[in-house]
Amino acid sequence: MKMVFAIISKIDEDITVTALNEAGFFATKLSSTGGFLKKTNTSIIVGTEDDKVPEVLDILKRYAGKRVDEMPYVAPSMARSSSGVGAPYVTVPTNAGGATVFVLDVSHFDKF
Ligand code: 2BA
Repeated sequence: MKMVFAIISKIDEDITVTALNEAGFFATKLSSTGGFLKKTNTSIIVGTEDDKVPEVLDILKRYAGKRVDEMPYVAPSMARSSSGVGAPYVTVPTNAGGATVFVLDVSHFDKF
């Protein structure tokens, strides 16, 4: 048995955990903080059989992997209010997601 421990972006946690559950995996999510940037991220723990690890990694890659998202951007000069609501915007390509994954051997697994 293996334990997959993955640190992902907080924004990807719901879709990733839902996809894991729908594929039949048990998952635990922990709120965590990056030691370097001090930004909140999410750690996901999945315990599974050795031969299912590739499937877990595929799901993590698909739903939490690195990608480029188009994010709305309102130029400060165009913002009519401090929130920018209703202002014209453009989208700019922005790096998003990313998963740091550890796969560990589990010497013993039990549920009491
Ligand atoms: P990533 O390498 O993509 O790491 C994202 C987050 O994953 C990290 O957040 C940390 O929470 C976790 N993580 C990554 N590698 C880890 C490991 N070997 N052991 C335990 N946790 C790990 P942050 O620590 O806030 O780092 C955010 C980003 O800053 C990193 O993105 C990396 O690009 C950069 N970074 C982190 N530590 C660095 C360092 N010592 N020197 C230079 N750049 C660093």
